[in-house]
Amino acid sequence: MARVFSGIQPSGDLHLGNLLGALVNWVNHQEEHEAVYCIVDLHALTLPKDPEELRSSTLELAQLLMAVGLDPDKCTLFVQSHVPEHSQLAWLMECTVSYGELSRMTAFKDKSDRSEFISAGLFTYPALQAADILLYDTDLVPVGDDQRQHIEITRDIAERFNHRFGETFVVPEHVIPPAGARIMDLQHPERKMSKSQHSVNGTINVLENPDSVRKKIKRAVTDSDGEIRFDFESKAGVSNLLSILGAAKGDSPEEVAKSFERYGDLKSAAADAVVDLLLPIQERYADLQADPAETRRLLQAGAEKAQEVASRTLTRTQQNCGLLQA
Ligand code: ATP
Ligand code: LTN
Repeated sequence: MARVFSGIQPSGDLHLGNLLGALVNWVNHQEEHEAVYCIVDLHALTLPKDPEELRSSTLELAQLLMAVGLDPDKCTLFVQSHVPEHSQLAWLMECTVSYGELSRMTAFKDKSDRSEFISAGLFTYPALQAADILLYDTDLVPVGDDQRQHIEITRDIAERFNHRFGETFVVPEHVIPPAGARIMDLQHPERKMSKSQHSVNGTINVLENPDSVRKKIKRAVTDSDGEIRFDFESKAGVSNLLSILGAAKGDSPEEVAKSFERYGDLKSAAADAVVDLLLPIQERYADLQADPAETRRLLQAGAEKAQEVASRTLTRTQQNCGLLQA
């Protein structure tokens, strides 16, 4: 059985892109693999955060992930800061990666351009992400295409450490989600649906009510040629609706395209499929919210399970690089 690891930051509301592009796959992986999922609160601190907001978004994200279908009996779900080995290994990773490599990360360039205060943590972010992944002898990392560079640098760090100090880490592989799982903004279908673009009408939140979902899909940008086919180059808006309907139903967008002749019918079907997908998640979320103590108990059990593996890897790493055992 392969070991799968992935992480998500507790920042902003979850949207349909996160759900169809990432979380649906996380749920599938827990059935077939040994899956470890982490809410990366330490990564969230790389940009300024209000303490109360960070605390509540961490708990809410855990409840949402469980509502979406992550089952603590089938996977390990925990909060990064609850397992101190992440910070400890991150230091060793910072001493293995070079300043030049970190300077070439496009995520750093994007985020530092947009931020007034540029923390050292934002710069060393990839070392902490490498620690997250390498602590669990991870084989597969399911994340979106935007994370490609972070997985590459993790592989480079692992290979360099193994070369210097002998076999210590498993070198992980990036798993790209199935085609069609990149969900675009409903108003600007040339760019991805995203938390940080603040495009209210282009983004559907996982907790959004059915009326609002239907309105947004009804108003989604299409084109004027009236033909339904999957072709992102020339028909981004229609193709996005086909991707959404396909991903929500578990069909390919090309297959879905065959069933419709009018844009209005495609939009109604996409709206129905999204509402059908979100309603049960919203109901489970409401139930989980009623008992935050239970969520915290599950997260604590998850952290204990994670720590068993993480502490073994950390000790091995410390020994191999020459730290004197206490
Ligand atoms: P931001 O807009 O701040 O970059 P985000 O909305 O991209 O945030 P992340 O927290 O960076 O969300 O991503 C969580 C996961 O969701 C990642 O694996 C990412 O690849 C995936 N993801 C994010 N947006 C989309 C999208 N529009 N379509 C498919 N997958 C997505
Ligand atoms: N950088 C990732 C979040 C992240 C992650 C990880 C993903 C932190 N640590 C380890 C996979 C594995 C993001 O912004 N989506």
